[in-house]
Amino acid sequence: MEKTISGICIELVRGDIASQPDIQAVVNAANAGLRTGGGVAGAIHRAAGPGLEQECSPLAPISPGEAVITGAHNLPNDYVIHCLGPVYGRDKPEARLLADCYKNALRLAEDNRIESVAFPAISSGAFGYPLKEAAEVAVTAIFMVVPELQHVKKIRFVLFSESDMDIFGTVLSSLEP
Ligand code: AR6
Repeated sequence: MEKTISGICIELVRGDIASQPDIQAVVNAANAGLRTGGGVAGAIHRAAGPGLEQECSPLAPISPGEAVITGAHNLPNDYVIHCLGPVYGRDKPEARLLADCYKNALRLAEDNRIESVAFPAISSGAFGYPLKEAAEVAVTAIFMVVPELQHVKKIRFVLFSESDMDIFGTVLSSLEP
């Protein structure tokens, strides 16, 4: 499914964030230390190789809502944008912190003249954010930033399961900018 807002294509794809070769920057659902981990962070660091942790180490720690950018090493992309999502029920206000991840990631993409960005559903795995709420925050944050974007032309959500696709699809089709 896709939707075009202010000339920017927002699309949903089922798959692995570490296998998006047609996208310039992939977003990592990072930990504060910018180390490898489970879920998205594990997939990204495994595919990128140890050079990614080496490049990340002087940039850590980051705070919930923050984003930093690195090269992509052995991933088939140009950049990785690392976002620390809020832990649901602990880092407050969680909706603002989660929205900040998307907004800060897209601002970094703009600063680096990046044309396409792929996001996972940040915070919705180990950090416990309910997927529907996380999707509403993500889509609303992206709608807010889209009118400012000059370089980014494509924003992709990469979702792990068919049920996650259904939830994001319902949210993306029901919300309006
Ligand atoms: N591609 C796309 N989506 C994925 C993938 C993948 N390869 N793997 C998992 N997901 P999570 P968080 C989905 O836990 O909640 C890590 O251990 C998953 O189903 O990766 O922000 C870090 O080290 C879920 O919907 O990120 C941190 O400590 C979503 O991606 C912590 O987890 C996010 O799941 C970050 O937790």
